[in-house]
Amino acid sequence: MSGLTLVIGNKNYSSWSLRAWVFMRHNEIEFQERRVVLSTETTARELSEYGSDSKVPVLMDGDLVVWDSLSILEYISEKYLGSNGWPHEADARAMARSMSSEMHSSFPGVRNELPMNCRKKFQNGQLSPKAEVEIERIKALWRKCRLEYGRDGEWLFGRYSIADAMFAPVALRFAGYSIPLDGAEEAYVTSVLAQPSIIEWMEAGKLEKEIIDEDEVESWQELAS
Ligand SMILES: N[C@@H](CCC(=O)N[C@@H](CS)C(=O)NCC(=O)O)C(=O)O
Repeated sequence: MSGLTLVIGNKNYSSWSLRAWVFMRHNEIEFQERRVVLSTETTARELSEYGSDSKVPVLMDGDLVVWDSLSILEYISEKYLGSNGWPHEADARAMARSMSSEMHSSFPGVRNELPMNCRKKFQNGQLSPKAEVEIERIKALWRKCRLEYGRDGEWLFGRYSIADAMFAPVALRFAGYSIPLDGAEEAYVTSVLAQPSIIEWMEAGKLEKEIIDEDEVESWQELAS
């Protein structure tokens, strides 16, 4: 029996939680799941008990507490996957690390204007120029990965890696907000949407009832799902 517990937020909205959860599920790592509903009066108190940054995700491995999505992915890779979470070749690994770090620290336009929402599908929204530039940047990164490093499989670097976990919520956002895609990036989003762990996460998200107003967009046209 594994001693791993992953603390996550609402599956419908919590894109950072999704990264750790999907990566562990995809790699068949057993863990207990603890869900803390975000944006309630008790959220801060509930999250403060882990001694982390009071955000999700948080991973507990026995007495060890690991927080922050990228750190959790790195820890799982090192401790449970023989460091196979990154591509094996140094240049591919450098690219995977660079773009995962960029995802972790950047793209505020995409994060703010296209909040992850597994329950809904939209079209015809107005994006800021900043978000448009970020979307083009992400598409270019995906295309480069698929063309230069993706020959051994359907994922960014062929074999599934930490980079795929980091960008999974963006793929869901592009699909959920009907962002025009073609070629390699469209095929990549199709792969993400067909991933069993993503399907499982999204189905659970759709069953959740909580509404977080700040993560609901108003100016987009909602499609029947
Ligand atoms: N840098 C953090 C970001 C985590 C984060 O912002 N999580 C949000 C939910 S997706 C959260 O816990 N919000 C709760 C709060 O701010 O009270 C990571 O990568 O894990």
